[in-house]
Amino acid sequence: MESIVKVERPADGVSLVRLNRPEARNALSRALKDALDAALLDAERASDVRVIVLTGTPEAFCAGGDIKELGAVTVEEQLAMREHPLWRTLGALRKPLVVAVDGYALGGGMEIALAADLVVASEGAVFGLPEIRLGILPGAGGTQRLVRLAGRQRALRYLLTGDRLSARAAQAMGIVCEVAADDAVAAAVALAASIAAMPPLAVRQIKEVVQLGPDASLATALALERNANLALFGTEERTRRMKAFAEKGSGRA
Ligand code: CO8
Repeated sequence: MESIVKVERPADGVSLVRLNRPEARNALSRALKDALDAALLDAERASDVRVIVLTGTPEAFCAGGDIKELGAVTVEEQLAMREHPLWRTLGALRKPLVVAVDGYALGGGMEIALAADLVVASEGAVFGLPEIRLGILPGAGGTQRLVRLAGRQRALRYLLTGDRLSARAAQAMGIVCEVAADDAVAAAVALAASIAAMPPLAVRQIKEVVQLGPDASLATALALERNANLALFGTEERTRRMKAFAEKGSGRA
């Protein structure tokens, strides 16, 4: 039987994780969430992986929670579990996560994209948080991440109607960094490869300050930034690159 999550190495330092349950539009069954969580943790631990790319299949990135499974879940079970570890893993990755969206990113699928560091979408990608139409809300970070990214007016506009957004609309709202004219996965892998070629400690520090800073006061966030940069000044990589620049006299460091 084919695995519901596939992992490839399309470029140096890049792990490509693919959801592979196309017959259910990559709906997040318990088994798919377990497999995705395990694949992300493996990539996070692998010393030769610097950037993780996550994608789905051509029909859909992910149609969200598995409604057939969710229909049978009791409130007691929900309360006992609180949340699947996948959602914590997504929020705690130290390596950059680039999501490539082809087709639908709905419900929990859009929540994965909202938790990513960078989102590349194909022209035809469709985003949406239709939970309200099922009598629930986006409970895996969707309400809170959307309001932070897009502001209250635009977040409520989509949360309260469940209306879908095009890739371009998602880009205008700050949810997507790039709309790929051709192949979103190839564009995401190229972006990931260019980040993987950067000094890894600088990548890590930049991701951390951008992630943590907005939740702190500006003064605290600026102190966080200064300290992160000070730590980078202590690295051999910084010394080597600055020396190489000074010796060669141009931006080739
Ligand atoms: N759950 C279960 N099965 C699904 C889902 C889903 N979310 N989406 C699609 N499928 C299944 C369909 O039932 C169908 O199965 P079958 O062939 O057995 O009938 C198969 O996938 C193909 O689906 P379609 O024929 O509908 O395919 P289309 O390409 O025509 O349409 C869509 C694709 C637009 C994605 C459509 O299937 C759709 O609207 N799906 C539902 C989208 C949705 O409402 N998502 C929100 C789900 S709720 C959620 O995400 C909450 C998660 C919160 C997690 C944290 C909880 C604490």
